Amino acid sequence: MREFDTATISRAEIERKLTVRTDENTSTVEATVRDILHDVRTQGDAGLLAHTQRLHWPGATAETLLASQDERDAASDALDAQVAGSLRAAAANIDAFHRAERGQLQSWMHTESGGRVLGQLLQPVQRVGLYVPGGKAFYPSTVLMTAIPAVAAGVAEIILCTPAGADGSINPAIYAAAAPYVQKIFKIGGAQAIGAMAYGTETVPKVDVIVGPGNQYVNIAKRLVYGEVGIDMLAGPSEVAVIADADANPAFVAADILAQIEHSQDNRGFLFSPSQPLLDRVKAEVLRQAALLSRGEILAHTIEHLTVVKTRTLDEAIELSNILAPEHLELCVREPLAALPKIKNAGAVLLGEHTSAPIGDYIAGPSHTLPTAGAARFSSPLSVATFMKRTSVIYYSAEAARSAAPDVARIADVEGFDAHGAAALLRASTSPKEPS
Ligand code: HSO
Ligand code: ZN
Repeated sequence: MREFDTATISRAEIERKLTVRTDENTSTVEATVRDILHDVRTQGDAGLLAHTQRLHWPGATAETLLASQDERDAASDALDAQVAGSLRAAAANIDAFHRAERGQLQSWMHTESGGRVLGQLLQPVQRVGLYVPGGKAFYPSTVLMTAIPAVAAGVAEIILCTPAGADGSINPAIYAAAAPYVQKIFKIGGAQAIGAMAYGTETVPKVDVIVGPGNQYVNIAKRLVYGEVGIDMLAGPSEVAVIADADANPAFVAADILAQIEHSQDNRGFLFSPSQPLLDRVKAEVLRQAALLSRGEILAHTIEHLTVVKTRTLDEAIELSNILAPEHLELCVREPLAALPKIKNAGAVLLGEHTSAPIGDYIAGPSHTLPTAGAARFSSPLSVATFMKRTSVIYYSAEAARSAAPDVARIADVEGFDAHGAAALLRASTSPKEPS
């Protein structure tokens, strides 16, 4: 564990410790990703297949990249009934949350003075590509957490890419979770899947927005194709920060930290508290509970990186957390609602010691695809808004156009655009017809 006490470390030093999440140099990965994207862009299916065969599924063919309806139905039918029921319970909450959000996002039109009407038209994008990671872990929950907000937005077509195993198989729970929402499932993963959805191939349609978490290759690919398509964010390794006061339950705090740092070795956990006895108890609990868990190898690594900060006050803990801008922030304090207005940067805030981050991961309703690595300073969770775009709407009557013409012409003149000025002045010199 990395332990700090704000009484003995400078503010600049602790801020650096918190904000430099990784020392990895990504330039070689980026070069590889650029090559893969280039192959998919210039060769279509042939490039996509070559990289799929090389990296995931040696037997892949253009005909088998798209999962057949029979395969999808068989997997859905074979899913354990109780698991199916739990996925449905989660889906119902995710659906309710995002329908509520959809209700908040409305087109609007204002009639202004002088014959002008201004507004914004909100519309969903047409086709969305979901990326769901595979390989070491399977994420049917991520299918729900990305597909259902798109459905609530009114997206017409949803496709999904997820890497197949070496035998071409996909985890049946992925198929089952996707069944009600996703039109096409492609057994492709990595940067080549992102390239296929961004550029389109003979088999994979080009989408308008790509969403979903992924490894470094996937995230770098998303960053590189941004502009060709929209993306949700660069959702990297899971993170959790817990702010705990002296009364917090150390077993709960430890369990919740372990839950978010068991995904992969690059997950990061942070604990802030003004109470040294609480910190000591949580540290002991982390080690005790980790020994009972199955993902020991990953946890050994992530516990080593667990950052434990003794602060002078609870407010200082909140200040440091705001600088960290964690993906998940748990407020394990007596009055979480009193602390909430002070939270400036976090992907999701979980209030009170019973609201463990896994509740947010699986069942509460808001999408678990959240900004990581400090991106909560400037970006938001995946939601209905991710799949909506705004169009500005402007109407000027003849009278309004005439009275605006001199201002338009003067600004056009300053910029040296006489056609702009002429178009405006034409309205000023033309005798007005009846308002149209
Ligand atoms: N903690 C992950 C979401 C997840 N957890 C999926 C389990 N499955 C990112 O917030
Ligand atoms: Zn998780």
